[in-house]
Amino acid sequence: MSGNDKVRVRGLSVHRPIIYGNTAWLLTPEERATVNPDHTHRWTVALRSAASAPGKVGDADDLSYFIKRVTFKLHETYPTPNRNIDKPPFEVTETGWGEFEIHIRITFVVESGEKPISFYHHLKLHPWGPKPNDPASGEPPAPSPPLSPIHSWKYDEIVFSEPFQVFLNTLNAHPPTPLPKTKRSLGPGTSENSFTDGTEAPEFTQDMEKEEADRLEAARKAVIAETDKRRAQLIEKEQELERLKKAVADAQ
Ligand code: SLL
Repeated sequence: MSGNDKVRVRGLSVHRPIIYGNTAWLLTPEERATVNPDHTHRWTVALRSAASAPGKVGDADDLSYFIKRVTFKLHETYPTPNRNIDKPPFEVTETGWGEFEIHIRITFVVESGEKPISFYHHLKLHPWGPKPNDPASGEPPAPSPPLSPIHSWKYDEIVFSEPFQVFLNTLNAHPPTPLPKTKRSLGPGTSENSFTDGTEAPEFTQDMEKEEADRLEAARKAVIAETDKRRAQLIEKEQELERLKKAVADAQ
């Protein structure tokens, strides 16, 4: 590292779109018999680039130019629950019977000088929405949801604020694959992208990114409008207070 490399580039931030989450499949009776009769699902928890490789959820880009290690901390019912993954794919595949919180910790490459970041993902095995015929739902019985695979993925962005020059060079050498403008058809039949009912797995797109930006902009405007309203109320109350004080003084 030259002296210059250790300089932070002021006023600049660089982001990398990622997704994290899991896919889960029901085990067949034959698989259950061989794996473990108590286990009901096979699942994969992963951290990936947001843009999708053909037939996959995410994973278009190799993230190891900025990620040194991803640690997935599983439930303590698993042997060696701390799983350190030091090269891509940054994922763990297991079988089991229950959902739980997976603690995910990203350690960045040394040259980044960045501290590790941690977050949680709730491992999802079961279909979304109320169970069919669940009397508690108060809804008429829904058609059976697709059984498998189940997808639960979140989009996020890792932001590097004022990165070191040497790390910025690395980031610039690896631009992320742009997200597709709209959802593409990923094509049928791969193990990850299609449900048993023929619908497809999530794909993150610029449209979704824009929708999120629009939601943030609407929220920002709502906050400004609310602040303006409260300020006007405050001014009115202060004026009233002055009027009352004056009335009290005049009466004395
Ligand atoms: C639950 N609180 O009760 C959760 C815990 C734990 C799931 C779920 C381990 C499998 C094994 C497994 O599936 N643990 O190796 O026995 O739902």
